[in-house]
Amino acid sequence: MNPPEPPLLVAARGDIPSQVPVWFMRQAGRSLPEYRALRANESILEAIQRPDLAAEITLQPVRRYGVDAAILFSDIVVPVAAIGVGVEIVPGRGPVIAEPFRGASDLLRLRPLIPEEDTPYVLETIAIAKRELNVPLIGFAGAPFTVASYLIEGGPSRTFTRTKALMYNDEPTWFALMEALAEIALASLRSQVAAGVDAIQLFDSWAGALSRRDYARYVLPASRHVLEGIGATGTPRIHFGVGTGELLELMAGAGTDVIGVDWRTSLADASPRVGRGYCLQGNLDPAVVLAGVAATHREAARILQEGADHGPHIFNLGHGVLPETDPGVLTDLVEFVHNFARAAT
Ligand code: 1CP
Repeated sequence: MNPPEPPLLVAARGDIPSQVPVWFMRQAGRSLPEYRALRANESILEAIQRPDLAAEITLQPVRRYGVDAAILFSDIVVPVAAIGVGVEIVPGRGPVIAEPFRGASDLLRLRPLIPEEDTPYVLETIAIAKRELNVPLIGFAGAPFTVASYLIEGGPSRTFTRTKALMYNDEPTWFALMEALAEIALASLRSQVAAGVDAIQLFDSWAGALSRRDYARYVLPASRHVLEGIGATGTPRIHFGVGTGELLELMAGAGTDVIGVDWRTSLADASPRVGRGYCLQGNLDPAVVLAGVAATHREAARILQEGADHGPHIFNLGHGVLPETDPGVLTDLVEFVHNFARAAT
């Protein structure tokens, strides 16, 4: 007899599993003392290039929290770093680009990604993690817009003014950049699928900075290319961004099985926007976890009810685990989510 299909994959397919699956964005790293001990003095990009270490960091949250999925320990800037764009991940800040992109001539710096040669360590990490894991492994890539925002701004940004200036002033360069980054994301995701990941998440973390109109014109076609390319493999896809309440319908239509919702939009509001055909993922405010167990239970119960009213639901935070999070509250939350599902069925 085949083992039962994991709840995360059942929900992603649009069915209702026996209990609500739960995992946390940025569950690897950040708050775990065992992660900090392992990383020690190494930079994160160095750690990602050591498959034994990266696989161990991938597994840590599964052991600690009992979550229903692992997410590959890597970063959205790994593929562009691997083809020679100078990137450093600065502690407490994020990715910083040595020479930010300014115009058409910078397109020459984006050659195609050959995953087996450029990022073999990612594929090796997947192979090692898969041998140890008894829950699905989620692979991921940064969506073209979000990766472009780092390349153009040179680092984290609040306003994305340079990115938008390029978008509005030089459409040929903008679309060529989106296309190049879409091919890089697709190549990376295809290689992760071939190496054994069970689902993928496309992170368009900063797409919420755009209006519906601009998202539809300047961003959606490139993200659709990535998502449809993976759709052809049959691997479940999750599409996520922050502050994307106004974009949910468009992001769902870009070609996904699961649509991530941040905490600003309730699942009750998200449901009619995307329709019944999609699984919803989310959406506890990561700050609620800092408020303690009682507040976490209260908010999680509301979200679980709204998720049940919609249909298929993967419980998650609305964005990543905050560094100061108490791991004990997350362990308790996983148990709470699993028990809630049992009580409801
Ligand atoms: O659970 C995990 O942590 C898995 C591994 C993972 C993932 C999925 C890391 C390791 N990064 C990411 C994705 C990622 N990286 C995203 C998309 C998800 C999201 O929105 O959170 C983004 C936007 C980045 C870029 C990035 N890398 C930032 C954000 C900066 C900004 O613009 O605000 C930061 C702080 C990093 C560093 C980083 N990447 C990963 C970790 C564990 C860290 C923390 C620093 C460290 O431990 O050194």
